[in-house]
Amino acid sequence: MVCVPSLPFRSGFVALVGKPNVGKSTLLNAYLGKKVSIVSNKPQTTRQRILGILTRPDAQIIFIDSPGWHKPEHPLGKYMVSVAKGIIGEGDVLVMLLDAAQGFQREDEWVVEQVRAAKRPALLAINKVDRVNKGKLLPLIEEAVSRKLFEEIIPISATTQVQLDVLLKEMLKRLPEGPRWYQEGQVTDQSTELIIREFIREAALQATRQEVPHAVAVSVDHVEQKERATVIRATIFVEREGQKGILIGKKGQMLKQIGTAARQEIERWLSQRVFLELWVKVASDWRDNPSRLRDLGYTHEPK
Ligand SMILES: Nc1nc2c(ncn2[C@@H]2O[C@H](COP(=O)(O)OP(=O)(O)O)[C@@H](O)[C@H]2O)c(=O)[nH]1
Ligand SMILES: [Mg+2]
Repeated sequence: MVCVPSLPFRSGFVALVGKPNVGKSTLLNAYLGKKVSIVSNKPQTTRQRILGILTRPDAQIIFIDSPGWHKPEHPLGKYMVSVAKGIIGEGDVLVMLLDAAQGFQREDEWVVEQVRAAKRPALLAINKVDRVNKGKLLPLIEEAVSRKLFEEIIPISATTQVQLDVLLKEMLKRLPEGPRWYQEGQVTDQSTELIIREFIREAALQATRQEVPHAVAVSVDHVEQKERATVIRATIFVEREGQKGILIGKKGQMLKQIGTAARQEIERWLSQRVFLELWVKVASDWRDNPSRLRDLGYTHEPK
């Protein structure tokens, strides 16, 4: 009989760090094969710390997604950056994402500084390589190597799923031995209500431009489980009357489009039919108002 020693089970936290829009949430969703963190082409889409849990026979990786590093202009922005900074101290492994087409810019340098100060194993994922040619990539890799900070530098594409397996292997190698912290079927720490809010916010973000996406917040006011469907009533908050007009659109067309997109995502998540009723309200300058921020869940208090 051949005795094969069983490999130890590994588990731990992988913090995904980087400035806004580099693809942190897209990467997390790609690993989970499911959308747990909303994505848009607008910066500052992610506003909170979100866990994504990947359970395999040999390991459990708990990804921490967060808002990107940026210069905050509002109390909301300050909260977001404090969340981003906080997760650096939580990761057993840090994965910094960089946009291949942009290279190291000022906001990336802030992230580099924080990663260096954290003194934890760090990997660099140069994302969006589907957008650049090799001629541009090689000098960027050399520049990254010269920083003597990253244990591995891996060009990836989160959307076309290039080299994600290579990056995952490098994360796994660096995780400590440990137990399965979360049950096998659990993919995120967010409540259903929070996921619903986020899907509605994502649909609103994707449909709007300029200042409007940043002024959007969502509250879920009512969730009712009927026999074969879930009935949801939610409110989209904006900061000005003009933004309200934009979100509702001509003859309510825009709100209808947002509602349909959000409903489809929520149905996918709940694997059930959903009836979604959306309202739009103005909450003047909610991003500057600490008690509004707390009401909307942008707080360090437990969810
Ligand atoms: N071309 C390309 N776009 C990407 C890739 N990864 C993410 N994106 C896009 O970049 C934008 C920002 O992504 P997101 O995950 O929200 O970034 P985050 O702010 O770092 O979480 C979205 O429009 C994504 O579709 C990639 O590998 N290639
Ligand atoms: Mg994000």
